[in-house]
Amino acid sequence: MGLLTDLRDSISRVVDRLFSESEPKRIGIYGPPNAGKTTLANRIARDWTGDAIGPESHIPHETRRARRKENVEIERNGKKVTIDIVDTPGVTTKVDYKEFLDHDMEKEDAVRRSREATEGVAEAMHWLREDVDGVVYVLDSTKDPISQVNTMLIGIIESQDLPVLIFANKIDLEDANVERISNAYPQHETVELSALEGENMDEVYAKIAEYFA
Ligand SMILES: Nc1nc2c(ncn2[C@@H]2O[C@H](COP(=O)(O)OP(=O)(O)OP(=O)(O)O)[C@@H](O)[C@H]2O)c(=O)[nH]1
Ligand SMILES: [Mg+2]
Repeated sequence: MGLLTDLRDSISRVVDRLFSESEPKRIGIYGPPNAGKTTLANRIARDWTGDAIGPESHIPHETRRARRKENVEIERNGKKVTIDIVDTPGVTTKVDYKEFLDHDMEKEDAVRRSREATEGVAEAMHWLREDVDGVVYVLDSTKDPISQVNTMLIGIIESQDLPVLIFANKIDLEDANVERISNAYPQHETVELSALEGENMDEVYAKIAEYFA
């Protein structure tokens, strides 16, 4: 009797899983260097899985290879989505090693960092063409939105018809101006947040569950 009940329970668990779980959606976090992509990816990963993705830094191009966190389950307002988060290197139009010399870096290290960053940018573009189901574009709300965006990257995103959310980050800073961002990209929804302080994360998760389910 007990054995039969156990067996019936295990079968019903397997059937439940087969019908309720779909493949994780792969969500790429894109945006310029220093916008807070890794800070956001780490916060999402910590909130839902308990561990982080990678190091954050005030020096641009800290992330130079795409990093992935798989099977992050996010649930909000009765909507549940399982995502693989891909934190990508910041994408600019050019990577100049002289930029790093301002951060007290030896020339040799700066040149290596910029070479790695350029490769990472190419890798981020490659991911986008092959392997991403949705895009989170992180911008720094204290900066001019147009000059932060790489037109080639936006072009690829729009040609693929992927779901896109724009995250206006760093709203904890006094100079933040979210409207400037939402006005610049009216075709996409803009969600404001502070990845560092964890401000407005409820809405962030609600939108992720809504857009990428
Ligand atoms: N004030 C404030 N600072 C933030 C916020 N999010 C990130 N930062 C800071 O911005 C800097 C860059 O953050 P990262 O998460 O490393 O930025 P990134 O976009 O991953 O940068 P790359 O990997 O270089 O492309 C760090 O000093 C963070 O602490 C935020 O919401 N508010
Ligand atoms: Mg990073």
